[in-house]
Amino acid sequence: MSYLDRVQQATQMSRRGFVATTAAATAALAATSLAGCSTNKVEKTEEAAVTTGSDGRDIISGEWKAAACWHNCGGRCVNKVLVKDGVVVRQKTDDSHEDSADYPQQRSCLRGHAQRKQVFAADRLKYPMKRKNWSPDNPNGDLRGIDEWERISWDEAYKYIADGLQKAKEQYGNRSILLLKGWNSELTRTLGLFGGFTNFWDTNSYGSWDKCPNIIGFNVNKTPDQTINDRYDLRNCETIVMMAMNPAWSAAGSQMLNYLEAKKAGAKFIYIDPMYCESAAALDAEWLPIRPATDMPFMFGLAYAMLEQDDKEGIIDWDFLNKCTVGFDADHMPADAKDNKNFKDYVMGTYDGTPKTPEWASEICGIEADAIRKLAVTMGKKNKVAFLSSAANARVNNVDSLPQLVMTIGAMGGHMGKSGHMTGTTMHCTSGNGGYALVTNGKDGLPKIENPVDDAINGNEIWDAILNGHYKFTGTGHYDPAEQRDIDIHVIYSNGGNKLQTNVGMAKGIEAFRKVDMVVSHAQFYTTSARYSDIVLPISTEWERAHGLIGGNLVHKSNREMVQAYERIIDPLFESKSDQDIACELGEKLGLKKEDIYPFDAEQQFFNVLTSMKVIDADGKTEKNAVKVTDDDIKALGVDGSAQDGELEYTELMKRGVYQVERHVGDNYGYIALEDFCKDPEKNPVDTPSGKLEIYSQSWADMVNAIGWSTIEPIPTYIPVANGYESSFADWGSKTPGEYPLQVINPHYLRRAHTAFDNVSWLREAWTNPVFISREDAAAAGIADGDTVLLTSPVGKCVRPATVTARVRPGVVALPHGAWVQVDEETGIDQAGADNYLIAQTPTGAAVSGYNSALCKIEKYTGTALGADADLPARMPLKDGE
Ligand SMILES: Nc1nc2c(c(=O)[nH]1)N[C@H]1C(S)=C(S)[C@@H](COP(=O)(O)OP(=O)(O)OC[C@H]3O[C@@H](n4cnc5c(=O)[nH]c(N)nc54)[C@H](O)[C@@H]3O)O[C@H]1N2
Ligand SMILES: Nc1nc2c(c(=O)[nH]1)N[C@H]1C(S)=C(S)[C@@H](COP(=O)(O)OP(=O)(O)OC[C@H]3O[C@@H](n4cnc5c(=O)[nH]c(N)nc54)[C@H](O)[C@@H]3O)O[C@H]1N2
Ligand code: SF4
Ligand SMILES: [Mo]
Repeated sequence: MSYLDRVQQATQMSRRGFVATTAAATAALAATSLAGCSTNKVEKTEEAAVTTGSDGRDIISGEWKAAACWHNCGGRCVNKVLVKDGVVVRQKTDDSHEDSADYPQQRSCLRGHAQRKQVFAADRLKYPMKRKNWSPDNPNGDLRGIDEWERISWDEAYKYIADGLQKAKEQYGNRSILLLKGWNSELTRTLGLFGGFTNFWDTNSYGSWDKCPNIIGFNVNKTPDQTINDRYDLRNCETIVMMAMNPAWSAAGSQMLNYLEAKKAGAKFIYIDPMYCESAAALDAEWLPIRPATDMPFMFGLAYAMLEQDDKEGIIDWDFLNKCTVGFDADHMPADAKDNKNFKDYVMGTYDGTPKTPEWASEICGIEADAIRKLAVTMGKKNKVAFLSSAANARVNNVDSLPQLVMTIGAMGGHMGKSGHMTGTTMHCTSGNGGYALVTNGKDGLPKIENPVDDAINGNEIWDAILNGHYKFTGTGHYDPAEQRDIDIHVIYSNGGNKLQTNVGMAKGIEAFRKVDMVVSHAQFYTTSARYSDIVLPISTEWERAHGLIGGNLVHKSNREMVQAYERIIDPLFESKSDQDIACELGEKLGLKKEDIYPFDAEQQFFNVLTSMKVIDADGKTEKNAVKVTDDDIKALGVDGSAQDGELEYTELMKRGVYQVERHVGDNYGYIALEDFCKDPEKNPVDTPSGKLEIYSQSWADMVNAIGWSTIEPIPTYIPVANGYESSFADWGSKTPGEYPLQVINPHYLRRAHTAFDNVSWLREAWTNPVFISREDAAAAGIADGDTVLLTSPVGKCVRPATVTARVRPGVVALPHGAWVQVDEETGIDQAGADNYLIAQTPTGAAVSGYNSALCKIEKYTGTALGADADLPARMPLKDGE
């Protein structure tokens, strides 16, 4: 039975009504209600499968299946769907075991609960499309983003793409093909075999935590977020200092529970953030309202205050500093030091005549000097402190040494290596729960395919590189000494991610997209990258594909205690295909062999990952096979392999939708980061030239300076941030405001996972998408709550309704991350409030993405006021709602 038939049967709709409105028989669920739909609200057609009982309540029958929630969202949760005759009629979440704080259910968030509204959204892309005025010989690039679209067949699409790639290869070489990818990297295989492609890279989520920790010794298993203890130990802390953290929004799933339990156990919370965010409110935290991108000066002031009050209060753990670190003072310099500078003398002002006093810090960071002094006492060695930071303050220009400074402050208080003490970065699905994975996915068994081209362009200059033809090459590992290279990009291929939207400098990005000969996008929706393309290929969702394990093919790890498992729920909707199928089919058009690209299919890859999945036994040490697989399972999956023993039966794993390691207080899974090193650093050195944590790191300074967008010193020092607070003044000395007096930050937003989910009707109704502004700044600009305001930065303009709040500090506006740009071509004003439309490409240091270092001005908008996003029409590029 076709999908259409099953939908029809399940929804008990009349065949006549259905067929009349859906020309193509592959049309999906709810298509009848979508065809003439002018808004993005999908009618609840699927719920017709549910009958009403005599008591007025729904009677539902069907089969619950574990379904993927596959986004890059900061949580990891179980989602189950009720499938009746092939149609998803209900969703629920984890109920595989009793819920408790120690062993919590992995319950899904509002986005997860709305997943079926994404999969079956009105604006799912249904067919391959071509931009009307694009042809291989005449790209009419200026029309990208505003042209009309026409439906084409898969064969036509493949031919256009294959010809375009061949042409670029022949005329300009493989280096002229730029591949943009998120975690969808299927085309790396095809294009690798085709002779290669130019890569894109950025520091993305981790900012300066991407590399610095690995060089200064402040990592475990090459992972910065394993430098904090596990979630149970958070409950042993007296004070939890959180910088730049909003787990309630950006680490949904069970992570917020880690902090709530610590609160229950008596911990006090201190928040260092420009916003008094939902997490701060939930934890009843004391708020130190910092200016964005000023965490480094704040921490220098804190270090000074710790030193200043040490004699009286006994704050600094000198034993720890002397034993486990180098570079803090003149008596503990590393052997490879080329500069005769140490951290303590820098802070005291010995070198530059400027002591980094709390008053000095306060002028920049905006936190009162007294509050810094008070915090310095709290940070002392006598107290049990967790000093935590996400990477939001490291996704800032010129903060290459921020992780080193966080490490230094933690080391000064001795907050490492023992219970109740921890220091480090923590966010996303590992928020508040450090440690090695207790259950891990295995390997898919696919042979690696090399990319014969080594070019890799950083996100901070990618659009300039396309427009101007040169860039700084820093090696395939991204941190080698820089070499200036010419580059001539002719094709942009977007396999995954939504890089035009999520990379800095979007306005310039649009120009760059408009310059090249051909742009191809894989997309499930009419995303920004798709909108500015020539050929768009409709992609199936994870619900329409092989079984999967989060953390296997999908790169993103879970929290350490679990791995999510899910099934295929439905057939691919409309004409959509998986990225893998496209990688193979396009490859064949390019003269490659499918067996070379993917020697076996996605189901076999799943099976390989599944059977090599390992779990740590209750002794906390022994690794075992996680999953028991029988011959019947193998037969049902239709894969090659042999039965194996394991801790959990495969069918049970699929029923639960998760492999979760059962934890209880006192188990052998506890984790104290850097414990062995801290106890005996000589015997258990960290991976640095000195074997110690390097507050002075010659290696890090040499590495950054050899890349050299701007330079740093081997000890952390204060560098005014490009597009930061100081730059908001025309004259810093006299504090004369400049043209762009406000700082913009981009909190990751609850309504979306980056750009994903932004089109979902339920979520749009539940969460508006305003710009948050302080009462003081709103009053000064004559802005009332709900007014439509115009934000102008040096590189772009956008409009948004204002939410006036006491929860954002004055001088700062918070523009939520990820809204899909909607440029008014006449005025150049973005109607959607896209963050990166306001942010410039500004490479500094080792090329950290400067998402949270940006400036703007704000005024009441004199044009038409904006309505609610929820009332906007869905973005459907083809006519007739296709
Ligand atoms: N200004 C600003 N910019 C930022 C940030 C910020 O804080 N401020 N944060 C940065 C961070 S931390 C990150 S991680 C990046 C994220 O940047 P991206 O990875 O570019 O963002 P996503 O929106 O997650 O992109 C995922 C896209 O893949 C699509 N998709 C989903 N499943 C599939 C599939 O199976 N195949 C294909 N081909 N596509 C699929 C989704 O619809 C979506 O369009 O953004 C960064 N950008
Ligand atoms: N709902 C949702 N959750 C997500 C994502 C999403 O898009 N949506 N994305 C996921 C991904 S890939 C990532 S990398 C993580 C990111 O996770 P986080 O880094 O935690 O996310 P952000 O929301 O950018 O920032 C957290 C807090 O830092 C504050 N902040 C911003 N700039 C500064 C600064 O300079 N100094 C200080 N002290 N504070 C600052 C913000 O006000 C915010 O409260 O989130 C993940 N979770
Ligand atoms: S936090 Fe992420 S994985 Fe969990 S339900 Fe929400 S969107 Fe899905
Ligand atoms: Mo991220």
